[in-house]
Amino acid sequence: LRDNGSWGIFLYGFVYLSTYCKNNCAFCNFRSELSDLPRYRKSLSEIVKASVAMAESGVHLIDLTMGEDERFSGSGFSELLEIISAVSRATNLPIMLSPGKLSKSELRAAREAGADWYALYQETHNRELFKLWRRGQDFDKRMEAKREALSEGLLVEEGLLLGAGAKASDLAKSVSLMGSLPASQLRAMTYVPSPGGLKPDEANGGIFQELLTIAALRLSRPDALIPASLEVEGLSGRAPRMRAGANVVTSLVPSGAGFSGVASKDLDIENLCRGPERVSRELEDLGLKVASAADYRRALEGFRLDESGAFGKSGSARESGSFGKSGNFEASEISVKSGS
Ligand code: SAM
Ligand code: MD0
Repeated sequence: LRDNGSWGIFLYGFVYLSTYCKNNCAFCNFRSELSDLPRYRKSLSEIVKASVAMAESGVHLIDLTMGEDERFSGSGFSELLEIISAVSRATNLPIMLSPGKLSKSELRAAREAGADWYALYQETHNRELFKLWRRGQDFDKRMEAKREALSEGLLVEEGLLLGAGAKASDLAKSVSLMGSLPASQLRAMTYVPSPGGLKPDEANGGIFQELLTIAALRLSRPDALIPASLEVEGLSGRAPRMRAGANVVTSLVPSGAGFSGVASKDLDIENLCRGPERVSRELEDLGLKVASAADYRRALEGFRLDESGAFGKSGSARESGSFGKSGNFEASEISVKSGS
């Protein structure tokens, strides 16, 4: 069990503000081909209210997540900036933005509006799987957006989707690559089957594979934030993930406000099991303490120092890693020997 030294565990409040999306990711419950699906787009006041409620009950960060909603593209992007700055002002908490791929100028504006993190998960570093999962999207441009986010002063989270067809060798390659990337938070999350979407692949170990991947990420990156998501198995899934090496609990969702999860639309939401009070109590039962808001801010300052200028600390295993420009990503990949 890892408690971030003297800090304690960090808790992330999750606000899925719009489930409209132009993308057609094969794993996602809100992919565009589901044209009859009921969707929502929360108003600014609903978003601020939910964020403040979570801030008051003790989360350390608000994760503003959305589908790639065309309402916020082009001139509509200013509406998203308004949401970021309103949530930042009202909660005084760090903000993670998970909006899909943004341009460099949008990333700069998001940082200026108050975003601290840019979450953009590749899901896999196997280009063939990427093509099957993130249908019609560009692998290199997605990697490049993370590099641009870093250059605009945002911290970056990279992530893997497990149980959807990635083999052990794909995961070994990704873990190896992620060990050297200038990403401060690293995620491994099991696919929760979406009706009519990708077929789940349990042959490679199911949840156990997620635990192994979390442990491998932890061993290769002792410094990183690694989440235990409540989306996959609800509150009961937190203990094995914390034991594997996670140090953040993500996807705390307010009850009673009609907000959805991403992978599991409603698991443990309305029974209050994804509320900060309940999650904190359960962590304490595991002998873990929850960090203070000031500790989380200090941790972020440390990550900013690590990622500023050259990517990675000099002398660390991460010197070689970079999200790469389109075209040179392969060159920065670390080769995986067969059988390793
Ligand atoms: N739309 C943005 C994007 O694509 O980057 C941000 C939201 S997206 C829904 C956030 C992440 O949730 C995805 O990158 C994927 O890793 C995860 N996810 C989505 N559906 C999932 C599912 N059914 N099971 C597990 N993870 C899922
Ligand atoms: C989670 N539902 O942490 C959230 C989501 C997006 N930045 C995170 C996948 O599980």
